[in-house]
Amino acid sequence: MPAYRPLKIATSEITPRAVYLQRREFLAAGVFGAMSLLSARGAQASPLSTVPSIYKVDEMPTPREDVTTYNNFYEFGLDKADPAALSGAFKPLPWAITVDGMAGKPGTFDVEQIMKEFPIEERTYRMRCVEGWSMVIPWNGFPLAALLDKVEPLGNAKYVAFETVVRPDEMPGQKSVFQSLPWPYVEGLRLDEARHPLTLLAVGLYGETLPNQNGAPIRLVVPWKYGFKGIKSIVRITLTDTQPMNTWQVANAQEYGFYANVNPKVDHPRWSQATERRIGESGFFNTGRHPTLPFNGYADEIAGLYAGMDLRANY
Ligand SMILES: Nc1nc2c(c(=O)[nH]1)N[C@H]1C(S)=C(S)[C@@H](COP(=O)(O)O)O[C@H]1N2
Ligand SMILES: [Mo]
Repeated sequence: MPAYRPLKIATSEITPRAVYLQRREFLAAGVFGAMSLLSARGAQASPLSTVPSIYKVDEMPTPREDVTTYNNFYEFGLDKADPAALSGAFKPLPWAITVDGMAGKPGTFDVEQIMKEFPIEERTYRMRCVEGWSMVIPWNGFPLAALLDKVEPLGNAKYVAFETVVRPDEMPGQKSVFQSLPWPYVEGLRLDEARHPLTLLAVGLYGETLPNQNGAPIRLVVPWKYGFKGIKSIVRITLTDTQPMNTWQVANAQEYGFYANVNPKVDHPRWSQATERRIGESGFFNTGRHPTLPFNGYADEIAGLYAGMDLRANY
């Protein structure tokens, strides 16, 4: 995506795509056949029982195939195909998530337990990456507010900080020779943004548990913000009184800010944000180009959050 270039990549460490595809075929044919076929097809996903939701955009969902093979998840590599191809060894369960900081009842929770505790909703949201592409994704999850309520945020908490797991042995992009970003990947929201009913902790998509490449077992979805705010494979959520840094801001503060609200009028320093390319739509008669909408089309819902703020300065 970014001007922030991977600094320390030894080319010898990068498996050329043709080689790992071959390797996968070889594995699929061999002793580990069943196992690698499962992970390659994401068949480790199990069905979720869900309740309907009012949050559904009236647009064609992006095919599951595209949602699960065109990914940004730098822990598994820089290429859009890397997360699907290189996350087979990642173990999303069992999974503990700690919610701590300025909370009356901080705690560490088992994700499978939490999934039983909160009703899992189906929510079809637009997703707009800061790079200029977009999807429409049917997520399954529950409002982040539900989990925050559980730990009882204290009155002085103003922000929420998030952290992705660090497991270099399972995440090839985190190996130091392959380092592209500082780990762990971190993100942050204002507490009122975090508590907004649209803000989702997703545990599935298309009615099944999340594939590893999409942030298994639990990831954030903030549909009116650029995709990088949607931190994946979360292990820690911390209530704080200080505005947290986020990874892309650390990497390049000129280009990426804390708010990262989708805004067709504020261009990225290196490209326009006026339009976007809808993944899975482009063909001979359709360029897949859509106008980018203010707040990604969610302006009515979140109108109150930024009253009186300069959204150019707070990019
Ligand atoms: N931990 C972590 N979370 C991440 C990223 C990442 O590299 N690491 N990439 C972000 C970016 S740039 C986008 S666009 C979305 C992509 O989510 P998807 O692959 O499920 O569509 O994940 C976000 N969450
Ligand atoms: Mo992104």
